[in-house]
Amino acid sequence: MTNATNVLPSYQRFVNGVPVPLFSRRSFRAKEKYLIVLVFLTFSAMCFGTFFFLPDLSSTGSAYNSVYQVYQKIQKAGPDLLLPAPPHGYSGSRDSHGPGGGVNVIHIGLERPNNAEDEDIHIIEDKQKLQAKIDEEYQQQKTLEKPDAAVESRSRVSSSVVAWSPNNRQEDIVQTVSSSPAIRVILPDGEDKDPVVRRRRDTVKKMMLHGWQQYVTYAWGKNELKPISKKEHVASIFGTTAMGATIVDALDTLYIMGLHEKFNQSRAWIAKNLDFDINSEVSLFETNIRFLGSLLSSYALTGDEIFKEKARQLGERMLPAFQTETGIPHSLINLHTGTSRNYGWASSGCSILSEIGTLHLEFAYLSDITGNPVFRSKVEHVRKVLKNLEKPKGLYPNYINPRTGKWGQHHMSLGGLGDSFYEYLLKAWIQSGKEDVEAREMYDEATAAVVKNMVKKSPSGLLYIMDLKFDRPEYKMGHLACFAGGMFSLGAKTKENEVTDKYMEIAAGLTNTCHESYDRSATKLGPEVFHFIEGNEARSLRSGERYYILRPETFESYFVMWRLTKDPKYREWGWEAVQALEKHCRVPGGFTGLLNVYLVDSPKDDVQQSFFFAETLKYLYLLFSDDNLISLDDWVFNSEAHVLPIKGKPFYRAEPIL
Ligand code: DMJ
Repeated sequence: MTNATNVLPSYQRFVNGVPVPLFSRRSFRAKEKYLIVLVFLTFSAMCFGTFFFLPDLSSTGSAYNSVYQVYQKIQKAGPDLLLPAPPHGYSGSRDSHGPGGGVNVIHIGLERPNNAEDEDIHIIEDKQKLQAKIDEEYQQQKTLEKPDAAVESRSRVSSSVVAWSPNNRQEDIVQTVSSSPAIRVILPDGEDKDPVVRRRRDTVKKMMLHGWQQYVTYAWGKNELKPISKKEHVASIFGTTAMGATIVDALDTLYIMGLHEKFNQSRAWIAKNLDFDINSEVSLFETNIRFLGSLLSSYALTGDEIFKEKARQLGERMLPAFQTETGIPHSLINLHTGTSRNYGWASSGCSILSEIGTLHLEFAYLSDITGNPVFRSKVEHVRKVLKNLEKPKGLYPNYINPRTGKWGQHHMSLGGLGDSFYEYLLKAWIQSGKEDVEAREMYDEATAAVVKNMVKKSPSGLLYIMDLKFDRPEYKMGHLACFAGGMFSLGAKTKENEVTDKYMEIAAGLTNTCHESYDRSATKLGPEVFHFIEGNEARSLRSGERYYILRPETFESYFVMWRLTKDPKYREWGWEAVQALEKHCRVPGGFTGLLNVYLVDSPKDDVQQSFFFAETLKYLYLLFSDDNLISLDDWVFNSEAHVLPIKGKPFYRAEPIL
């Protein structure tokens, strides 16, 4: 039998014909109800507060440790928990060891940029993004709480923050952080005395944070971000697998900018996810300069074994590319199978000069830190083959056949296909503490031939490096060749001799021309290729040459020229570039390249290149920094601007000194 009461849901009954929840039967008095609600609300507020206001848990080793370490941090932190942390480099937090208080103490906890207000506007644009950021950090924190075995054991062995004093080169322990996954060698802050320069540097740092945050939000773990579509960008140089190219490429820039929290989040991703056993074809050159270079740089900066281990794994997977008749490596390699080949378009199966010549710094350092000579022996052999070849007019053609060991087409360029081969001859010598004399001799001979045959003055007096196709000159210069101003000046200043002044003039002339190529566009950003036709110099001629893809080479030269000459115009030019990037390339989803620098409203390419973080922003940041931050006496920049230590200088082995 059924009646109205029986068919009611179990949580209801009728009182005076009105459905009433069952719990009302317990007849709580109003006061009791309020008390229960109050207790419940207090409890919720505590949970909420705990989630938002506890210090960073991200570097803890286990659930138990997390709680214990958080407790310790609260004990140590005191009012810092509630007050904003001092800005990076704030003088009040400087250790007294360095000259002029040049050594920072890292503030542990949530980072605050120099201008927290602006930062909040830029980074957390709305509540949704804030939530995404919180979720992201929460996930990363969980990852960090389960470090892999190697990292865990390292944390146990030693986990001190050590500071480096540029004055006496002594390592001093300034703070112990038992939860830190990486040994941190604290760099000098590098703040300039001039407040205008400091503000400019802050702008660059905020650009970094903006682009980075968008990548974290929309493409974390993918190779690159499409900042307009807000989704991953797939570039063939990285193969078909997501390898977190942006995470890896940005690593040392994050570190140099003092963004240690973000560095550690990246490091956690790398420890857990970066696996080079991928069954797809990648560019040997790009993998070397971006991945290997960055891992080595991070190892040198922090001494964290995880970076060395990943670098070793990658280096070993790259070795099969050298298994050719001559030992000249192929351009493409499948990191899983080890099969390698060259591009079909490259002069009848040839390898490319800039690619085979841009491995030396990384492979040499990898051998030194792993104790395995195989890496160095491979690149030394490549150099030997090149040295012994006869060179047309002393110049190096862009193509070489790895089967026969003979040159391919006699195309010569200091732009794409040639560029960083020359750079690495010079830098291998610098990296070796000037012991690798052969490299310097080859560099001197090669640049002398370039100066004689390829450096040219335009009708109006602009200096440039033209390309040569056999004996036919091409009166143009690629954006990629704009690194050469920096290279010529570095070469001239590191070995003073009878050509020093002449080469410094060439360096200044080339850098000026690259600046002109920027200045003569509507966006104040430079095109990919520019020609030197009378009446129309340092400008593109064809539509396919007008794009700008966030490239760094011109700023690289501004930076090196500034460091070596102290001519203030280089900082002014760098500032022009920052403003142009902000105006034309910044979009809500990050930074994008342009399709036509001659149009104020240029269509965008919708790619945030990983080298924008590795190089473009790093060079601009250092341009507005003091010379003691990444001193040219201690570091060389690889072709992707990853910093590698000079032999004999404090960072070379980067072993923790306690
Ligand atoms: C970078 O990946 C490196 O600088 C490389 O050597 C040349 N091109 C890009 C940036 O333009």
